[in-house]
Amino acid sequence: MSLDRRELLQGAAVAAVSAAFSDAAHAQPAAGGGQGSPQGSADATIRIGNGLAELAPDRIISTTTYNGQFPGPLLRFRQGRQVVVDIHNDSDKPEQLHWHGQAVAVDVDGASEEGTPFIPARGMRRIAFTPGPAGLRFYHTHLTPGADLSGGQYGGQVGTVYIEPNNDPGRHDREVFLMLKEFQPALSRGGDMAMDFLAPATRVKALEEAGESAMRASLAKGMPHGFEVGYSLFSINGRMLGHDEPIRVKAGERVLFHIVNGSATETRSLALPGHAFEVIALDGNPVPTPVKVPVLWLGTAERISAIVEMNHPGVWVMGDLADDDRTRGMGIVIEYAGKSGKPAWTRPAPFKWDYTRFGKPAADAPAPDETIDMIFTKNNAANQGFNEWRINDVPFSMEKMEPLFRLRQGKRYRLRMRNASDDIHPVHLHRHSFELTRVAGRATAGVMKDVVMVGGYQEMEVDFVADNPGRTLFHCHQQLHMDFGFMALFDYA
Ligand SMILES: [Cu+2]
Repeated sequence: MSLDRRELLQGAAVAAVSAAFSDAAHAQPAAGGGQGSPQGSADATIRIGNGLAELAPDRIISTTTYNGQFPGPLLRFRQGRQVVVDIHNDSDKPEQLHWHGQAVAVDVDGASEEGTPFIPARGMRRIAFTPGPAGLRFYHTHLTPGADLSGGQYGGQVGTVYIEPNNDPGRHDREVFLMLKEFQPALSRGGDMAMDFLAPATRVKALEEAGESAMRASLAKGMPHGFEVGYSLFSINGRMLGHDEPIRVKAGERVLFHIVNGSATETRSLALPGHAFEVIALDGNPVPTPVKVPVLWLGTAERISAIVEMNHPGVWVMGDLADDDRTRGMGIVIEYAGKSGKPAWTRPAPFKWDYTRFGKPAADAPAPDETIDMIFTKNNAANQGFNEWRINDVPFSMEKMEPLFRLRQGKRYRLRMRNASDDIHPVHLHRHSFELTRVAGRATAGVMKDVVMVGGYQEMEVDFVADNPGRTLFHCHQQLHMDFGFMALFDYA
């Protein structure tokens, strides 16, 4: 929803008042605090409530935010040093705040499917945890709004976490954090998302035949294509291209960009004309082989840390390759000292995104103790016009919340994922990191992640060690897919 100036000013006044009150409330947590929580003041305080995101002077969005701002405050923690966080919920809905990419306990993780307690409406929870692993993480709401495109991650409940490593090689001059996020979602009957940027491009015939014949059968019965979500406004750090301060750089500077795809549903790309990104970490984890690339691709919830050497003076647009999305806001201006003029954009040469380029020789990956097979299928438009998603033919039931897979502590598991749909799925495992071991038929090792894009009709293998007991959620991070069945629970035996 867009607001006019007058409503904005009223909203701003309310925000100022509630900020004044929040200090008092902070000193005296009211209700719902975690049991056995440490006393004293918190290291961080998050308030969930309505706020305004001024994407541009005439594009002001009213949505649910953290601390009345979008993105939420950047939280800097230190690896291994316990923190206490107070989470106040000023909204009228119970909430979950998920610490994405961290190896925390179920009680803290922020997923009701695992058993994390809700942050009660008009209440609060105090949680304590030891941050880790080090690197770029983020936090976001973990509700399943289904058809309600004002809820869940469609809104403004997304913020960055940076966990300072105890050893930082520090081959950069400074850091810049970028949060990529769309607003004003609407349902559509067909997507225009890029699908052909992944390498290897190898598709599995059997998966393709299964997926295509299921789709043909559905359409033959007169079903429409299932709903997709599109957006009309795009932003980096909560501002549309041209409406934020430029990132001002000097020639020769090495800038470390920490980029979060905070989208509910979209894959994003990013290029800076005339410059290369040296990818040093994926999902916050240092990669074995840092490589310079001209374009970055990030599935929903993926993060990239990349150093850009500023060696091409000018005023540039760093933005998404999709012209529609970039011109509607998905970009930010890079301005060299002493340069001025209209920011320039030039389309980079075609480039494929290949996770294995950042890996090491495949022989280095240890063999798993057990392999778990998963097949992903789409039931076109089957649930009130939305696609229903299944893992091993089971759509997740929010009523039953039954674990589908059992783990034994200390064992190394391989997930062999087979995607019998034409969509890309950014699949996510909670509370654990996994190692990529095979991407579309190509063996690899050493790339540690917590989200990975599984291409249409492709296969992917990832390994993880069951080292964090408790229920563990696995799901596609594309909100529509997650909300309509694409989840499964692991539990420890
Ligand atoms: Cu998906």
